[in-house]
Amino acid sequence: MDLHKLTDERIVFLDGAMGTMLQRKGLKAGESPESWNLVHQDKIIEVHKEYIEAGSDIVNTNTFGGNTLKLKEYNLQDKLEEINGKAVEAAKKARDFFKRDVFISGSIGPTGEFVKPVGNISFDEMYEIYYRQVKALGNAGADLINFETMVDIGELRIAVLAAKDAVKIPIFANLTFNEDGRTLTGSDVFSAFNILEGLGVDFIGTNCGMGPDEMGRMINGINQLIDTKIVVQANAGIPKLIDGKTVFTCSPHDYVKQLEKIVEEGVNIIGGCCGTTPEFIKMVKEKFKDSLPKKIRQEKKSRIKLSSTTGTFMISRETPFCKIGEKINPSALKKIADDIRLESQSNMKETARKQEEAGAHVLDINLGLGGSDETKSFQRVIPEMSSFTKLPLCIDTTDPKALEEALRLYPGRALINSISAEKERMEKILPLMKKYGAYAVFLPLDEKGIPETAEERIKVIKKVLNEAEKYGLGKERFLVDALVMTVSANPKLAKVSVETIRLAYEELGLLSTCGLSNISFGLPGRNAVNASFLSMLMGAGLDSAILNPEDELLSIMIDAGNVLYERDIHAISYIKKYQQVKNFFKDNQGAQTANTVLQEQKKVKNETLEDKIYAAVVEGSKEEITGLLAEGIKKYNAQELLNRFMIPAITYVGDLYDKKVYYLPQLMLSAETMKKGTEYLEPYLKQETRKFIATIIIATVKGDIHDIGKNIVSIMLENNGFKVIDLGKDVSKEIVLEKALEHKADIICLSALMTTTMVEMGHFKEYMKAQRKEIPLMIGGAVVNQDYAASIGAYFSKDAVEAVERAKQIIGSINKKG
Ligand code: B12
Repeated sequence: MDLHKLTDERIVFLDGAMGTMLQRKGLKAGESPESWNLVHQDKIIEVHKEYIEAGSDIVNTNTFGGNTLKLKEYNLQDKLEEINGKAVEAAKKARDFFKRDVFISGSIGPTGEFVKPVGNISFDEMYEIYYRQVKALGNAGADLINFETMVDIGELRIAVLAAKDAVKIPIFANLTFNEDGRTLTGSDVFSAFNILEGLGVDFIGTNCGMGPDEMGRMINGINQLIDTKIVVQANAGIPKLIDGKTVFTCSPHDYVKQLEKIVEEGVNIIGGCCGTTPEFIKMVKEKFKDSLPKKIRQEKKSRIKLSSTTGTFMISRETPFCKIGEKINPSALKKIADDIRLESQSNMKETARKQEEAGAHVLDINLGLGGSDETKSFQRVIPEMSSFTKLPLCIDTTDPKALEEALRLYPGRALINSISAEKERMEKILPLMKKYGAYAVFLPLDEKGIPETAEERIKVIKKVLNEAEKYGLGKERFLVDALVMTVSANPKLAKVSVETIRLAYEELGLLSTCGLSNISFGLPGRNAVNASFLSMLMGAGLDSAILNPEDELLSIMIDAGNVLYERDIHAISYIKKYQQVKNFFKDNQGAQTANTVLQEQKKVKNETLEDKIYAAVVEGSKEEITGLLAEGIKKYNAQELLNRFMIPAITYVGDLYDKKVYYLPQLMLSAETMKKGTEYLEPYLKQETRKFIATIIIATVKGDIHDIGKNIVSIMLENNGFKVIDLGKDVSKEIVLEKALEHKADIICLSALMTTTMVEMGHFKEYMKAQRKEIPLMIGGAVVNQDYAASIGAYFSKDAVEAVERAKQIIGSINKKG
């Protein structure tokens, strides 16, 4: 039976802890668990049998510490092959007792050492250690390799590379995360999983360290980002130290309950780790045997996920424009050339730091200097640089040997700069992309040179995509380069670059990049040309560029471009960064200082439910408002919720807008929250139905789209016995009168929130007069006051409660007259 096929059909069940079981069977503290494969194989077989009986489809061999370094602690390193072989044999013997498919998983734990530069073990030594154990397990007949409890992605990555070379069976790669969601060496879940997905492991997962509850929270949302199938092996809760002993406090029943969230999220394989026993596995299987496994997304959207060991930057149409820092390059900076010559990295590190501070998302590393050995330079720089910067790296070289060395040593998921459609280059680089999970910048040129039209460039791109497919590499692995040529040398090609970017996305769904500064070569005022061209390219959809992130003009343009091209929705990042700046090119005066913004933010508390309702409106948390009001309505009536918390909050939003602390996007989010909240409260406001009093037509005047206040007035009137016909917002005087006549309205109510639109109320009054109609008019809205109302011959009310009273009075006086 094929494991992949089985995991497509149903959730598959691993076993639970081996250590816990061996301790129960007499393993003493300080004794090598793996030595039992030789001296107590019968006990190992018993454990496997218990798990298979409980329902495990996969059992882990007793080889967690079966690597050279761990066995050395017991002077058993020379027996490595025998120990791993006997362990597989034990699992096979156990399997033979049952008449069903059981997979034997070669369990491998960490070495306990770190790779250079953090530790003392070289890449090659680490590779050898894992290669030897994987080979031993593979030769003995393991059906898969399961790396477990790994705490360093760098080490796990080497282990996976070794395993892929040693055997051709499925590989599981499991990391252990701390409660802060990071591994011991600082990798977050997404970056670590992304790196492993790049290497093509069959199942990615997490084991040990925490119980299912905490694990569920940690992997929440991971399936939106990772396609690879998921495996989870949680502990029986977080262990507690009781009377000097480690105790797992989670019962099998609670364990199963806590797993529900994880299964809902979508997993393919579930097992247990420390503290779990066959009893746990039995209950887990019973509960989830009919649950649906995670399905792999078929439609693959273009998104490039570049990871360092501690962070990821995703390039896509929806995410901010990606700035690839260009300055670690000997032809860009003389001091980088000095570093390469002197085998130093001090200038490189300083340049990396400055680019990072200036907002670069990825760092391009080019170490090509005539007379120097590029491969050796990468060997020195990559391990150090990858632990120095949290930004993912772009390996920039024309030398395939140097490229392979850089990719092999880089513990993250890199971008290659670059590949083209030249046959030799494709043959060398595509396999490297596949093996190391890398993405590549693709130059649309081939042996014939650079095509002069966008259409021809697209043809060249298609050629590479076809070739890439043979290696199982999809279009989502490429970033098309706009091939920016010097405009002063060839005036036609700037437009071709723009068009290539547009067509590459429209026709092929490819994301794009470019080396920008080439465009202005030989011209004065180069940064103006660069900036202008960048804007054209962004308009055509450009997703990233290799540029100088310290160039302020480009940075401002990119930040603004993110807003204009839907890469920074509601301009949230833009406003955060620039709210203290009034005019980039003139002065910074009269601007709101960052301090005032901070002071204002402090005014909004978030402690009590009342605070939270207020804060939800101020902060525009439209997803939260209904939940909060549902709580609020247990304590207050709807009218109170509106008057005491929500209306003051939206009024405060108006103040913030006035003070230029808030801008339109935030105003709109708050308004939408207010609207959603009012809609939620509407049925409560309408609960009491009263005797019909009169018919009212209500609208916000022409040119004005503010309707929150008007809606409240409308609800309140309805609640008090009026039949209300609400015409909505931005309504012309002609429509208002026409509808009022049609419905035989007794009163017409108009709302306006702006001084510019308030005058429409006067216009309406005159229009009515001109049409020889006389229906009582009541007006309101923040800008309207008693004086203005009197000047046009209308009634006024300052708020919704007063509006009801006034309406009753108007009807009363009509009736008296009548
Ligand atoms: C929310 C809001 C918006 C939302 C509106 C969403 C919506 N669906 O309503 C959005 C973001 C879309 C918006 C857009 C704009 N807004 Co605006 N907006 C506001 C804000 C912050 C709150 C208004 C509100 O809802 N208040 C809460 C409600 C409950 O109060 P109310 O409307 O006053 O209603 C009460 C009473 O007045 C009365 N009442 C209301 N109507 C009626 C009718 C009758 C008959 C009666 C009797 C009583 C009555 O009863 C209500 C309940 O007690 C105000 C600032 C403020 N503090 O007022 C600015 C404000 C009104 N907006 C303003 C501006 C300038 C704009 C924009 C032009 C912004 C821009 N630069 O593009 C656009 C206008 C577009 C247009 N053509 O209309 C200005 C108006 C300035 C002026 N004096 O002219 C204000 C004052 C902000 C400011 N200080 O600059 N805005």
